[in-house]
Amino acid sequence: MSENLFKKIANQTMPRRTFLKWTGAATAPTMLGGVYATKKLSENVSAAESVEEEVVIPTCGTLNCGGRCLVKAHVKDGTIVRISTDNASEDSLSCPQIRACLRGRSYRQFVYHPDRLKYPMKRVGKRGEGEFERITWDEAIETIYKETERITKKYGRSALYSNYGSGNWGGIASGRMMFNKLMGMTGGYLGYFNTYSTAQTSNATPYTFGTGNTGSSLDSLVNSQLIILWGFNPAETIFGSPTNFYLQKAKEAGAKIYVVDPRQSDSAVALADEWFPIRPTTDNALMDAMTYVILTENLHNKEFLDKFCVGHDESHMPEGVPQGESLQSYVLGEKDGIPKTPEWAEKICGLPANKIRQLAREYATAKPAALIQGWGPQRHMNGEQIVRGSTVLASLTGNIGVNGGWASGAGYFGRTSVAAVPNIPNPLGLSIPCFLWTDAVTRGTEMSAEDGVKGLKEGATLPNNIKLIYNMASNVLINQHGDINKTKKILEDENLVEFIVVSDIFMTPSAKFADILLPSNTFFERYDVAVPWTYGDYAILSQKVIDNLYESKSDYEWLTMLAKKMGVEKEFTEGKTEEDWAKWVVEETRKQDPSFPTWEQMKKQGIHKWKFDKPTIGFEAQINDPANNPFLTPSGKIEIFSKQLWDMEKHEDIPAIPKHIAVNEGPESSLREKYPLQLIGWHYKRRCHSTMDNNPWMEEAGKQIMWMNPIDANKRNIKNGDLAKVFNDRGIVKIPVVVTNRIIPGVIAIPQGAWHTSDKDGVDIRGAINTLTTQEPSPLAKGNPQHTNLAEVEKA
Ligand SMILES: Nc1nc2c(c(=O)[nH]1)N[C@H]1C(S)=C(S)[C@@H](COP(=O)(O)OP(=O)(O)OC[C@H]3O[C@@H](n4cnc5c(=O)[nH]c(N)nc54)[C@H](O)[C@@H]3O)O[C@H]1N2
Ligand SMILES: Nc1nc2c(c(=O)[nH]1)N[C@H]1C(S)=C(S)[C@@H](COP(=O)(O)OP(=O)(O)OC[C@H]3O[C@@H](n4cnc5c(=O)[nH]c(N)nc54)[C@H](O)[C@@H]3O)O[C@H]1N2
Ligand code: SF4
Ligand SMILES: [Mo]
Repeated sequence: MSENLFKKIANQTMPRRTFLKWTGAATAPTMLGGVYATKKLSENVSAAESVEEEVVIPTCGTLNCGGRCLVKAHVKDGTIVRISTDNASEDSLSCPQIRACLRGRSYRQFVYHPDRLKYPMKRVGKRGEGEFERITWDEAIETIYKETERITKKYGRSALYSNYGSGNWGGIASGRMMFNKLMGMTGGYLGYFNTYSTAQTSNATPYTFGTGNTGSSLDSLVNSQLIILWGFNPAETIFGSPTNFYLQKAKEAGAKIYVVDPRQSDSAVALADEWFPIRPTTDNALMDAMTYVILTENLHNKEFLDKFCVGHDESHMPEGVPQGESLQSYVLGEKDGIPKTPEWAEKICGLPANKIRQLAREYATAKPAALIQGWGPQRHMNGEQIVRGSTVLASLTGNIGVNGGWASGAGYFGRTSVAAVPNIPNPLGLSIPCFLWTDAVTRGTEMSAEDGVKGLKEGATLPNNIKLIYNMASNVLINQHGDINKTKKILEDENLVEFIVVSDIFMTPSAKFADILLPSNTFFERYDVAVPWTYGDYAILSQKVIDNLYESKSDYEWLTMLAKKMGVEKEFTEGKTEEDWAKWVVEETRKQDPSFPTWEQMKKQGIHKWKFDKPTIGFEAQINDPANNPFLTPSGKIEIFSKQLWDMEKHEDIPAIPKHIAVNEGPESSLREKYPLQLIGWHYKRRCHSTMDNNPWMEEAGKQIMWMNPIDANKRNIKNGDLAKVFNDRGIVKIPVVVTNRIIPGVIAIPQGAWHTSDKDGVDIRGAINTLTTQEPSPLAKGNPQHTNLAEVEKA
């Protein structure tokens, strides 16, 4: 089959005969209408002459892209010829349209891409070289089975690991969930906790509130007077498909919107009244100074603090803590002699003192006000401080439990759900922070609770290093993890990890490191039930629209083959296909909530939207009726000062109140003499992480470029469009530069997710930011600080 034919199908409707030719005669189009649109050729050859009507099949993407949208596949003659989206007549606060983004509208370029992996392969060259040979599925499964058995016998079950991977964030039978089930029922594995998305947020927030689930429903924002999007860029990151709709509605209702970000993000351009630029990793200096202004100008909500909080002043401190450790003492400089004034903060964060005063005063006096923090600010070496800093500001101003206020970060909110497919616990009970998997490969047997390992006996270390990796729907094996050059070296050594299985849709940088490489199908080729990503009150049937292309299989399908080989197929599948599981989810959900549609209805309408007549407010019960609803912290209150953190006795890196901590690769670092520029990444509208990097329409929508301020560019004689060399001790990247005032001087930004591609000298020529990032984790969460980097730039 020629690549040209594939390109043609991605770009236009194809005549049926051509379609038959390029599918290699494995499948052909047939019955339509709510059911998938191809069927075995043998049943249907005679129908090949008929021209079928276009039918529209609703479905939903299951990538980890920030959204879950209604995607309507227009199918003709078994081929998706067009994508459209939600055009429901109602588009209201209680029932918004769930429309696809630009990537969603280019999904045909994804599913019909000529470069899709077409059959299973085994490695023939050195690991990482990317040399493969076609094999059968039987051989692939046999090899995976034998290697899993061999490594289990040689090292034990804790040598088996499935890497973090978000390419199938679907709800029912993703590889990531089904690995746990299969390995759980056959003896266990080394598990992981945390995500690459929210490690610092999810670990730090509970120290303040006793839970990480702090959000409110977004319809509450129409009651806000002021909304601060703090390193939050939903115009690009979506964060639940209707988020931008609600922000627009809030704006129409009169809310001011401010953005705090080193970049004038798309959200700053699209939504904001004002952009407050700030140096990366210095948010707490700004927050400390805002606290100083609020307290010294008596703008704080004293009643709220005294009733609900501990640690704000010396008379509300836990027992056993010496004098001078409260928030108030810290910002007034009672112990260190440094009052955290706006002038003090300006030197660190770069925002002028008068702007700091403005932000503090407006936030404290606009009632109510919502300070919503994205996850970019926490993907830093001191990210835990930034997370807790925003909880302090919300507490000082009494914006918690209030309609139109906001307690802390974006996310972790859901007031609707569907039934969950049952899984089984890991009998080993061992898990590592997901960002430390390369450490677990090289020094696993030295890793203990100090490294965040969970499930070990006191004083114990991991019994094994990782020796086998299943890397499914994940580019974390190379591209999305820190320090690509270091990871490559680790994986090239076959004495470390002895066997790697990768399943993907494309030959990604990670796929090149597979020993066995499996072709996955896409969500258009299987069933799932999708619920929104953080915000939104709906569920969508991710419906099979076409048959598996080539020899592709879902991770569930091939893990089922492996389960059979292991003698546990029946227990593993419980007799169900992915379609059966999707049906099960719909039926179980209906048992809890009879208003939920039937399977047949879901297949037709695709989406179910729940309606609410009022917003749900985070911590409303704790604030309205505290006697019966204490916060889930040890004190039962909002812990501005955390005694638990204090007792860790690491006050420099893990302070008990959030505060500015200078990081090794930040603006105050001596390393700036060598590498003067702070380098951050961002989540780019043209990709979902690394997915879609090879999508031609998305390449038109957004090239891989680096943002640089004219002051920094002029110093280096770099002009708009020039190719630049960006480097630090970890690697070198060549990338075209956009010279723009949308980023502050001293900071450069490369959108994360480009496919690492090295030339003969090991220089990355695609612009993969992780060539330059570190593998060192943040102190408390052991999370990925992938926005904390220093680098230098030269004209290439
Ligand atoms: N288009 C698109 N959308 C996505 C994704 C994608 O890949 N592409 N991925 C999804 C996933 S899995 C996730 S986890 C989320 C990620 O969502 P986020 O983590 O919120 O996204 P980022 O773009 O990393 O960061 C948001 C903003 O923080 C800014 N920022 C960086 N460092 C700092 C800092 O030190 N201080 C402040 N104040 N701001 C800072 C960045 O410039 C950026 O504009 O996005 C989701 N949505
Ligand atoms: N420098 C830097 N690095 C980052 C980030 C950052 O902000 N900066 N963000 C981090 C974050 S928040 C995240 S969530 C991670 C994301 O990192 P990953 O979880 O690796 O996400 P993707 O890069 O989208 O890779 C998913 C892969 O799954 C494949 N895929 C898609 N659908 C399927 C399927 O159905 N089955 C199978 N088997 N494969 C499929 C895709 O082709 C793609 O190669 O990256 C992290 N890395
Ligand atoms: S936000 Fe995600 S699910 Fe929605 S259309 Fe875009 S890529 Fe698809
Ligand atoms: Mo993420």
